[in-house]
Amino acid sequence: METYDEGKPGRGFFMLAGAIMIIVGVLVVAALVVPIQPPTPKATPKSGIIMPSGAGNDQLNFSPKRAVVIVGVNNTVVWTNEDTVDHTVKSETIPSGAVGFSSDILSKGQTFSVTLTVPGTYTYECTIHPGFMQATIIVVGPTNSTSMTSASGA
Ligand SMILES: [Cu+2]
Repeated sequence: METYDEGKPGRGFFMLAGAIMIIVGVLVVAALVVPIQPPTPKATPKSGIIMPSGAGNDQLNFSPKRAVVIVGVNNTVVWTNEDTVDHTVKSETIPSGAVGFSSDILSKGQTFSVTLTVPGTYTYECTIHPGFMQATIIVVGPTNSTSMTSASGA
């Protein structure tokens, strides 16, 4: 019972080789794909502020014009220019100990982000439309969220 076919010695080999190549290919693809997605550190939720279409006319402004963010919760603020006109974001008044911020000129679709860690009131404006394209961010400290637990009842 000789089943080995001397006439076509390569067929089984090539089928096996093909299967191995497919497996290797899958492993290579997996090896390439997996490292591209590193373990995601806990994403910091962001707060979005937009410069809507028409911003810079004195009717329109940053939106929202007054934002409240909480340190450790959503204190990374991302501005997006959705207007066809260029705008900027530049801090005017900031809390003591805070660091000011100033964006480059933002064309349509461009963003600028700042993480605000010092609680207090920040005002900022667009330097291209100063005096009226202004807005405010209130940063609330992280301890405020637990202050209710300190009530002693004495
Ligand atoms: Cu502007």
